[in-house]
Amino acid sequence: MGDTTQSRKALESMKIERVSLYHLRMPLVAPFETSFGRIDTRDCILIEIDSQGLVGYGECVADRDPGYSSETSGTAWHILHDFIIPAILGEDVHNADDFQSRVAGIRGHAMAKAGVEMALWDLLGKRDELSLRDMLGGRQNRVAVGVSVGIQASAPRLVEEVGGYLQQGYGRIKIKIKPGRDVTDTRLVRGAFPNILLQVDANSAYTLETATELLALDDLDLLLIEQPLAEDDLWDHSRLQARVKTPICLDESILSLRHARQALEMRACRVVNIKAGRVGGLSQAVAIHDLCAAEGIPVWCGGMLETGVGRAANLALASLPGFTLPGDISASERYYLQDITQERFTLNPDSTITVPDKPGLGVSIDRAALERFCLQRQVFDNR
Ligand code: SMG
Ligand code: MG
Repeated sequence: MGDTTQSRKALESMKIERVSLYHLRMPLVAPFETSFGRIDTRDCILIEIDSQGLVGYGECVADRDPGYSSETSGTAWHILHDFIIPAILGEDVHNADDFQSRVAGIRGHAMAKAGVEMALWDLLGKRDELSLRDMLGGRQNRVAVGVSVGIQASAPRLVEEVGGYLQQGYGRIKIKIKPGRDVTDTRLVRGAFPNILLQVDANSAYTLETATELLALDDLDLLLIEQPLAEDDLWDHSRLQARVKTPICLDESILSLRHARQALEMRACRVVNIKAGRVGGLSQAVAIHDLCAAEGIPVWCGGMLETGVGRAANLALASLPGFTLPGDISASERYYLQDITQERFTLNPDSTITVPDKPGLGVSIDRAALERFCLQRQVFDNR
């Protein structure tokens, strides 16, 4: 009986009647500094899709500047406007796979595609009254989370900042590093907090040669060293991994299922950071999760300073069984004083966040907040 209902629903149409784009700029509660720069506001594009009386939302995580990735809010707007929206407007899009085949001819632009795919999942879930967690195959009601701490004015200041987050209840700390702010900072944090789960993220700031600096991190009992080398450098990551016992985790380098397979075959990493935006959608994120699970490689859910919309999707994704390490999914108050969702996510005392269980993403939009942060809006109508 359940199966019949499922297959009937899989064939139901989902006509894309209207797509609205909102370019948002959200003030952060505190500046966030990484090896590639410092931001005090966060850009994203909110995608709203109307279909047969339902409205779905997705978040495109490309930022204003091409620091983390080559995509920006500007390139994403262009690709959405000129290519992705024309490929779906007025069409019956059945599900994520159908969407992916419609945009397969658009090379790259993973974040732009992922934002639309998220909105489609939200619509599907609302139509079928299923939460995103259940649609993706998630199991847990709460997921283990940590906090990503940016580069601070000094190493002692970093220790204070980390201490503050530990006091709030975060059970895993990630610190951002860059040349000149790596081993000393990490040693000081490890010395102050000998037993915490600790990891570092270099955001591609080293080469194989300059990464010799990082060899000293190997004695600090870190969970992992995230993305030390360039995005397009799987090979040198494999050479570095052979020299350190600490697992290397790849973030920027894994842009597809194929990259993930090749990274594992090359032993370029022992852990994978999964972000739906970076890999072109939740469906691709799940495929990478499945591959890593089959290969016994732990994964965790990365973060892109999402609004409540993207945060809800990350929580659903992180509830899949292979996500065995805490995610970069912190409480809403760590990022935004005012979010664009009515719901605010809070940290449970056991360093988890509860996964939404309402249909779709399980969040609703605060229209006043949306208006307040909106720099530009455009509506594409097919009705
Ligand atoms: O969402 O808590 C978060 C941020 C996590 O450090 C984080 N993300 O390289 O993993 C990463 C960075 C990318 C975003 S930098 C703006
Ligand atoms: Mg990273």
